Amino acid sequence: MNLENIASEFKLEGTIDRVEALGEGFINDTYVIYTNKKSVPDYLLQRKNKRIFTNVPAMMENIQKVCLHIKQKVTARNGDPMREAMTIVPAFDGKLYFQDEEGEFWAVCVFISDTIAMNSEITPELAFQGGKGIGMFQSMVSDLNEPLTDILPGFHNIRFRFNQWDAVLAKDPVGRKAKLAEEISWVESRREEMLNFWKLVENGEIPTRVTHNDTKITNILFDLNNEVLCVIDLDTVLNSTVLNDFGDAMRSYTNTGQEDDENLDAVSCDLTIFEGFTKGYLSQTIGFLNEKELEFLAFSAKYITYEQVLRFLMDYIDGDNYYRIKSPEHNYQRTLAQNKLLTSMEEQYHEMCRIVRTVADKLA
Ligand code: GN1
Ligand code: MG
Repeated sequence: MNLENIASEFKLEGTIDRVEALGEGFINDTYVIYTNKKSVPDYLLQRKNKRIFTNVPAMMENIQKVCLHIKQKVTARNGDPMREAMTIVPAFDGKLYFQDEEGEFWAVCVFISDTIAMNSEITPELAFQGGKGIGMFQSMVSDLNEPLTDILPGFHNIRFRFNQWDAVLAKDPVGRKAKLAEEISWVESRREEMLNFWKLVENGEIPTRVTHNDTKITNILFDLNNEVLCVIDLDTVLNSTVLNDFGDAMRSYTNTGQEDDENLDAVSCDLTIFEGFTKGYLSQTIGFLNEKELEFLAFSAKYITYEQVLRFLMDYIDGDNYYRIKSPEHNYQRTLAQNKLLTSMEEQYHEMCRIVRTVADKLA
């Protein structure tokens, strides 16, 4: 099916000029729908990955709930709900998605213009802005009381991940396990520690709230004055612990190398970035986080990085079925680089905890 035809299934303003591919996501395929007039917006068209998102209609409902809630908040503070929130564009039949004849799911949102996506190097100041962005997002949805559908069961639930892990290792479908004794021990040696943290979520000491679950810097839009405008890519909004958002941000922001860096010496956790993000984040969230959440904020960086080591290694052992890979050893490389980052966080963990305390005390 051709992209223009798919785009014309949605209630767009203006007429379609052209549709062009944008970026290279690991999960979805994204296109820009350019319209022919300045006065009407351009749009983003996405083919949602139905292998990963097995319930796209429920996912779109979740996104819509969150978007509408944020729009209300933005309007109440005299902001611009078309720029400071995402706008989902329904199809002509009123659905929040269109399913083509091949069964693929498509969705459209307004392309927010005159923004900067920060692909540049992360500085402590930029990390502060990012932390503020994620904190603002969490704060705005902290009173969204309608439950969201759990469209990715067990997403950051390490007990669930261990079940997957144990099953994949037992099967060893492509015979990679034998060569990976050391890497597997990285995961096994921390199993208890990670489960102990997750028990606090399970017993409610760490509460469940609305979370974003993909908090990398490129999912925050900045305006031309470098001010945070809004958080995008809401595919993974879920009810979980907000610590996962903090932790995942720290996994991506503080890394001095790449997620899949071949040069492991380049990979480490930069505490000045950690501190910048923490300051921005807590400036927005200190009012609603409880004592346990604060206590485990720094831990969450280790938790999510650990989970990523597990997920990359598990996908490698499984024969590379989940993440898009650029070379046969890509998931292995990712595992090594994420483990290096985890080790660096562990070495600096006490300092991370001290930073969180100092920042929190100043704001209190
Ligand atoms: C996936 O493609 P992206 O960056 O949105 C993954 C995240 C991982 C990340 C690792 C739904 O996100 O959990 O942390 O890759 N998203 C899903 O780069 O699995
Ligand atoms: Mg994403």
